[in-house]
Amino acid sequence: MKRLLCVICAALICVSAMAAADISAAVKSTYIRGDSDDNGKVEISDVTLAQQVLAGIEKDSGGLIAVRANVDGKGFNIDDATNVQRYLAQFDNIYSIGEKVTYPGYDEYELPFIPC
Ligand SMILES: [Ca+2]
Ligand SMILES: [Ca+2]
Repeated sequence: MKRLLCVICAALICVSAMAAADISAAVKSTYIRGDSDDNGKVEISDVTLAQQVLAGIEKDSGGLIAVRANVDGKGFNIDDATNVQRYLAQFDNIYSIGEKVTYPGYDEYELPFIPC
């Protein structure tokens, strides 16, 4: 009986660790400033996506596109798209576009991977 309990407990611990690992993989705490589509690169398609969201053509149901596109932190508007275009044209980068930043409400570290 003790052996069975030990096996069940070990299985539960393993399943819990796997669930924690899945959560850490699923929840992303950082993004690249200006990377509206969250593909890891700031490109002209990010400007297009930001403009589409602003125009109501594309939905931003979670509000994360607006967070990633809001490069100046003053609210999401057309100036953000313009600033990303200026960055892509190598005019200036006063808002640190292309740098890794943490989503609001997250700590600066990601959850550790816990192998089973
Ligand atoms: Ca992108
Ligand atoms: Ca803004």
